[in-house]
Amino acid sequence: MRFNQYFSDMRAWCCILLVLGVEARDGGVLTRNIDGLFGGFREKTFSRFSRKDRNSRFSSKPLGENFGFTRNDRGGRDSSDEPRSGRFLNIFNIIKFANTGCGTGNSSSPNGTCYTSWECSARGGEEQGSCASGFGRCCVFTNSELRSTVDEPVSYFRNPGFPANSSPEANTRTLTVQVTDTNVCQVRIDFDKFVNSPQNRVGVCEEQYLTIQGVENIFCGNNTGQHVYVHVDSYPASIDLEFTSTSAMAASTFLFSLRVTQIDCYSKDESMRQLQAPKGCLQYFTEPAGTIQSFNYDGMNAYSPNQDYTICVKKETKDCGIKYMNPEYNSTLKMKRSVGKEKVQVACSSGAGSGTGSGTGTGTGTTASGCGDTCLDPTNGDWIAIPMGQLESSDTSVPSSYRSFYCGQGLGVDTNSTQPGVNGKGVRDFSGGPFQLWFHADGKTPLTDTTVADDTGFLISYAVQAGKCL
Ligand SMILES: [Ca+2]
Repeated sequence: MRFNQYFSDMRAWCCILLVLGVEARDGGVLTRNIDGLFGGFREKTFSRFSRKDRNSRFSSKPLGENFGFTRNDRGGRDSSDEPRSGRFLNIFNIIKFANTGCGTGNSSSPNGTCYTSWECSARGGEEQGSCASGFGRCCVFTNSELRSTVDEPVSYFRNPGFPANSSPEANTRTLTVQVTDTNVCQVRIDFDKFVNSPQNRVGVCEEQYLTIQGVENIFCGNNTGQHVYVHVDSYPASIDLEFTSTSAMAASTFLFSLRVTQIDCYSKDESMRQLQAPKGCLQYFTEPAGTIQSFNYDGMNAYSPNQDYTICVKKETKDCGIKYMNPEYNSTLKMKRSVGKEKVQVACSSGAGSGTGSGTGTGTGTTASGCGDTCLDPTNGDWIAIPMGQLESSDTSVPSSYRSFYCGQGLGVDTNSTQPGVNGKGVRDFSGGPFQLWFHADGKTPLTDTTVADDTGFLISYAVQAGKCL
């Protein structure tokens, strides 16, 4: 995954400065001299960077700190050769590296922030691996208290006892994410693990749920693998993550681990910059192929009503288009899919006329892939919008192949309308615009007295096309 690769491949930049002519009289003088030099050193170093860089966080440490080095270790001479006091140390080194994300190699806490060992301990973090070419420690910050605050490039919000389930409780646990670094323009929250009580049939999260300040969606059920972005444009910013478990769920455990990454949009690291989502995107998928699904999706209960958000997929210069498809319906799991009504009145079709046999009466009776104005249903108007979407497997040269609204079970031309599990042939967007899906759900929810079939959610696979799209 490109996102994780960024961390695992990251080599926080560092530099080694040679400072000449500093007197070192005993074993402790090294640190003292560095402390005294630090202000001038930092100012001098920062002058090489842009104004924005001045707000970034850095660590500096003498080479050898935390490594058990002594003065003679570096000098390569036996201490018995000359007296300890009165000797001059002509050269020593300062390691300087950015306090940015790093990979831990630990699957349950994949990322941390690069600090010195001392800083990690002082900030209340836990060392998990090294960073900055071995000069720093990848420091993991986890928060599971009833109320906690964090301002770190990478941190976690978890249930107590993670990775184990937590015992039932009636509480709200709050993590306040503070953003003080003005280079940070977005906060990405990855649901590394999120397995909790599901929504009710009509999509309301009642028992255990997460809210994120600045995000209208409410999260419950299973959202492992999902993510959201919160865009930041004023400082200091404060984002509350609140996980509530109500007394109604006294019998239910809860489990979550949210990875909170403050994205430095001025980072010199290209991978970090590429994490930056276009403004307005609640979700941003950086891989050239993958799966997109609605929040709280379980293939059984409805999604929450009243949703409006945009899902974006990374578009690189070499990319010409994208295709959205339906993963093959899993007849074993039988997880339903529907955006709005499961069965729409008219199959999604293209070209002139109404297609074979559908001009009169009932047609096959199994049409379930909807598009176009069919989706603008006053009784249940939910849809996915692809502004320059074009029906796959149709004559793409004709204007009628363009459709912006999609609903029902499938996505695109319905060529396999046998219940359950419609597999539309998919939709392409070969326009010059950004790769975006807009999801809209109205306030109308399916009935509760039967098994829910409408509004169960979407599961879409995508593949970005590079080169010349034809
Ligand atoms: Ca609806």
